[in-house]
Amino acid sequence: MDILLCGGFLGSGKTTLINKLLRGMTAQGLTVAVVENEAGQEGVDAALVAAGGIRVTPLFGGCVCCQISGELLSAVQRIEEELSPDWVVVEMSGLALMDGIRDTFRRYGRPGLALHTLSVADMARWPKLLRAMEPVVRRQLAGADIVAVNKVDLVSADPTALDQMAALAPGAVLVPISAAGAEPERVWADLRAALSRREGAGV
Ligand SMILES: Nc1nc2c(ncn2[C@@H]2O[C@H](COP(=O)(O)OP(=O)(O)OP(=O)(O)O)[C@@H](O)[C@H]2O)c(=O)[nH]1
Ligand SMILES: [Mg+2]
Repeated sequence: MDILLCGGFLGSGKTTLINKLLRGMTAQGLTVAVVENEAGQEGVDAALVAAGGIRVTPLFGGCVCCQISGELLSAVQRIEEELSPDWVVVEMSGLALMDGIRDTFRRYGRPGLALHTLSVADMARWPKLLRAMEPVVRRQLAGADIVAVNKVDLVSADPTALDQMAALAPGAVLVPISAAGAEPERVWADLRAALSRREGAGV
């Protein structure tokens, strides 16, 4: 069972990306469970869930952040025991810190759990967010295996921004994307390719 933790700033496109990923994954016959935080505005597509192959576990307590990462860990363990899907996808709240959750999984999770971290960066607001909220942006990117550089349909990913992201997420694979416009199969293929590049580099 592989786990994908999706973080990133409020409104950066986490849910949009996750919905595309779920379509791409299930189109390939993979089974997926989703853990959603209650604070999220937009949830996973009801139509996708109704079509089958996807189970949604709401996580109470407001948001998936470091304070309740123990609750997230037990939710994931329960999913593994009860459903054992191919993937568990977790949307973290816009304020969650990737590093803290990662540490909890490393320390207390079942050894061998394949944990992958993805941070969605909003290219359209990147310079503004970095200027105004640097500490938050920094903590959201730290510990990411993959940075999905989203909304490149609005603003293309420029080298300065990519360098800044690479500096905040050392070793991460950066994937420019337009989650809203892309085909689900493309999104899943790009993510899978990024994961294997990252693993090839020795996570
Ligand atoms: N132009 C454009 N808009 C996008 C893209 N991806 C997401 N959006 C829009 O950005 C807004 C926020 O998207 P969400 O997917 O809800 O973002 P989120 O990160 O889940 O938001 P919260 O859970 O509230 O933090 C929505 O209006 C989306 O339609 C994209 O690739 N291009
Ligand atoms: Mg969301």
